Amino acid sequence: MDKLIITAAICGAEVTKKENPNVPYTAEEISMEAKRCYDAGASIIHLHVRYDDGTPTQDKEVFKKNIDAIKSKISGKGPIIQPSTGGAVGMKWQERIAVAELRPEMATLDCGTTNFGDDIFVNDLPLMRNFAKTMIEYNILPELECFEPGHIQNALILKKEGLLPRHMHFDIVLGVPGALNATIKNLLFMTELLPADATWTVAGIGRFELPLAVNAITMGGHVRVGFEDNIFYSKGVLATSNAQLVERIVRLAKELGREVATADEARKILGIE
Ligand code: KMH
Ligand code: ZN
Repeated sequence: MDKLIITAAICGAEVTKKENPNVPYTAEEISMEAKRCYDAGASIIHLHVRYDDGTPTQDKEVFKKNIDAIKSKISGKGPIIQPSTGGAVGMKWQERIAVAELRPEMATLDCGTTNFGDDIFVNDLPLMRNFAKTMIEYNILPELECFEPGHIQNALILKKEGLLPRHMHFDIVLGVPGALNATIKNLLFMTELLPADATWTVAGIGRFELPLAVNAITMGGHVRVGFEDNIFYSKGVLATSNAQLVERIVRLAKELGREVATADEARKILGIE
């Protein structure tokens, strides 16, 4: 098995300080959280950004301010920074993809339309092709976000059309209200649909984050944790920091005999030069 890549999804676009006061909004707060997670063992920071009042934005300049703040706090290459191109529900595709111009090492590519709570998160094939082509242009490795089995088929269509790089890395997101629920059976089913040489991460939403993470550790998958997906450390107990969630995964991986990847080891596993 490859070493374990831990992704920290530190603020998302939907969760607020009202739900957990430790959710970071400002560049200072986000960069501190990113550093804490990196120090704890996360090798990828999945990044959404906010205006200082917490409103989600895909403004390229706000991304740049946050990425610069993260880099200024960490010496060396630091974690792989993976901006979201999903943004928040309802954002226009042009604003969602603008961050690609900053040439991050990775970015998300959402692989299909899905119910998202009361809303619809729109990702049709023309949008996906457009995002995939932009990521080729800027040499960005896409993380293929799949909320439903059909999303994996959409990713395979892009692959067939030559719009994805050689290495395919998936994020299986389970438990979004309205999308596929977060059972171990569904995780198994989803991973069985993936090409044999692909790598995958699981992001379980809410209380499903932990059990799905433990299964991914034993299955050879990778793990995403963080406030974007889950604000609790245990039932009724808010997490004090994203790093607390990362630290628990590091401890569990050790107990289960799976080594944790450094950021450079993660780059090798994912084929990022
Ligand atoms: N905020 C969700 C609507 C991604 O980062 O690519 C979309 C999302 C996926 O978070
Ligand atoms: Zn996201």
